[in-house]
Amino acid sequence: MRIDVITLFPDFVRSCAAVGVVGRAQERELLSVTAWNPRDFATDSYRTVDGRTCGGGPGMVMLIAPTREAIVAARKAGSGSKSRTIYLSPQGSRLTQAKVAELAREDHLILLCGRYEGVDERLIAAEVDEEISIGDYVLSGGELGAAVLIDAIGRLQDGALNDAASAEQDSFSDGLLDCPHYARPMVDELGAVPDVLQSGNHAMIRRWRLKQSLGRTWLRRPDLLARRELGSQARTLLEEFRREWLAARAGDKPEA
Ligand code: 4FV
Repeated sequence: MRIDVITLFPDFVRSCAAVGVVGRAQERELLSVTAWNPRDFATDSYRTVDGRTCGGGPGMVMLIAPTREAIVAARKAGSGSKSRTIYLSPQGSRLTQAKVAELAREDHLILLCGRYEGVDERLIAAEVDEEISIGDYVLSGGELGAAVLIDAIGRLQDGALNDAASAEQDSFSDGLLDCPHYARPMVDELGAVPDVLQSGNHAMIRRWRLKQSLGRTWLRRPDLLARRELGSQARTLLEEFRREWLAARAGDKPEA
């Protein structure tokens, strides 16, 4: 997969994509991340990339010409593979794991990062296929959104994760929050690792993990549960979790 990023801060984006799983995915040539700076396409001696916002008021806006030249250059560099251009902005659709999985199947993505008040609307209308937001808050630039997208997509590239299974067990991969995770020591002053995880009984371990995922989703993100149909086993496990949680809260001894 090829990802081109249009940004006034190319070093920031390159450094984010050079570490960890994404950095390794690049080394394994599963993914390439290239940054293009509109300033390199500005034609005036000051290499201007922004202008006053029309209609007055505070703030500057990224100019059409240098930004568009950078997008066109990135498209050309993609040597004809169909590209999808995404503008990171608070006006976009909220990023979800489902959207990440969809984008991870693309050949060529171009990520447009705004700065100042954003990018001239005419350029968005002409060159952007989709606007995506990483959350309902305002950042000083789209680069962090691009870095989030690159990381979430990069780790889903086949061969990026040493153990592909871990992507399947991700939070949200099945629309639920993840179960708790533990490592040695089995007993610590902070407590012991749950017995079932030391049992070696993989069916019971899978059951416990699903029960914990369902329970934590019910407690912390009931909106996610409302979005999905639970199978009979899941309903039984959630009922069991709820009963035990309510009992524990009422101070009753947990059932044997
Ligand atoms: C943002 C977000 C975001 C808005 C103006 C950049 C800033 C500035 N991007 N999800 N939330 N962008 O706040 O993606 O140009």
